[in-house]
Amino acid sequence: MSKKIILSGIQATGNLTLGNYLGAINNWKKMQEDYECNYMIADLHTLTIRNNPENLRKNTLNLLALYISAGINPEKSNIFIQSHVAEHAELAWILNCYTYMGELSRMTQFKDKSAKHADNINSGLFTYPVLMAADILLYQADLVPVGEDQKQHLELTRDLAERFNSIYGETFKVPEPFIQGVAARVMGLQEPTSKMSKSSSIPNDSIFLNDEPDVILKKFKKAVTDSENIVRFDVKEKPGISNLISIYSAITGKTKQDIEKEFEGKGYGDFKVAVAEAVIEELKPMQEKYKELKDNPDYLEKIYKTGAEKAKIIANKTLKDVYEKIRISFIEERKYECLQIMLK
Ligand code: ATP
Ligand code: LTN
Repeated sequence: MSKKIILSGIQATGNLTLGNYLGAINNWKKMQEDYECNYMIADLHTLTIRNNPENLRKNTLNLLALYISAGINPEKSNIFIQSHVAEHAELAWILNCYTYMGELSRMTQFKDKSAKHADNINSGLFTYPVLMAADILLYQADLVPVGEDQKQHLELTRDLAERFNSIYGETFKVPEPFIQGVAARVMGLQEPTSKMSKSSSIPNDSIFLNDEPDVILKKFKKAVTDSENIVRFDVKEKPGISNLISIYSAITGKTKQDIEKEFEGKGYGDFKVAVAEAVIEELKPMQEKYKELKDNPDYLEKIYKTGAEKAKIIANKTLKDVYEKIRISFIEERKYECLQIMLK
């Protein structure tokens, strides 16, 4: 039996957080044995927010180095950069014509990001989920491992696939979100009622994957808790401590009950240090490998070129089918014709 197909991606917006790691990459790593995995760097999505072009290039390569350092093995998984496979933008345009304004207006990420970037509410930000749907549908993905916050985008992707299939016949596989683990929504350390985010401007709210051990320890020590001083899981009454319990549980594999028992009679001080130490240990091998890889552009280039070639074969097949279904002549043939004329 053939393996199920996975596709996922992360925007190249900067340093990744512990939320990105526990909600996404750590699950990706575990899935490599049992699934056919495609992991993408979403550089086109990044354009929806203003970025310095040089930073975007740097962030893209750094993210690639980080995927590999975190255990995504290019021998097992296909790793590529979204913009290298032009089919993503092409399919996104087509899907845009099958997406309603009302559907996009309901997306909470659009509402959040437009509030955060009120001076730049561009139409790319609005149609962001359609490009994401194209990313997924091109690869006929069965499962999409993401954090809790992406669930709504996945629902739209499913609706678009079903809509297109019902008009033109079976074209896209309808994917399922794969949201897993006790840390599918890691919260901020300073604001434990909002998700930890790479672009948070609150100091000490996010743990970054490249934070030094002393910085990690300091951030956990400063984490907002409550005055009860009892390590007990209760998201409503104790969001700060509950978030720390989830992080500790995701890393050590211990259950919440085990953790409550382990810290019975001990205060928050001891618990915070234990969580920080677990995180430091977990991130250590990745940080070491990252330092090595980040300064090896030749190796990274080899990976993303091979990745794009492999991705293009799959994406092209789906796009060809879509063009045939909507009766637009297949663009790839036109491209090759132009190339032959130029070479003559
Ligand atoms: P930004 O702050 O730029 O919006 P982000 O930190 O929200 O970025 P994304 O690039 O949007 O990160 O997300 C990449 C992946 O990480 C997605 O699968 C997303 O669901 C997951 N993710 C992001 N933040 C968290 C979090 N706090 N907890 C769990 N998963 C998360
Ligand atoms: N929107 C996602 C990043 C992303 C993605 C994808 C995730 C872009 N394309 C395809 C899964 C599948 C986010 O995490 N903000």
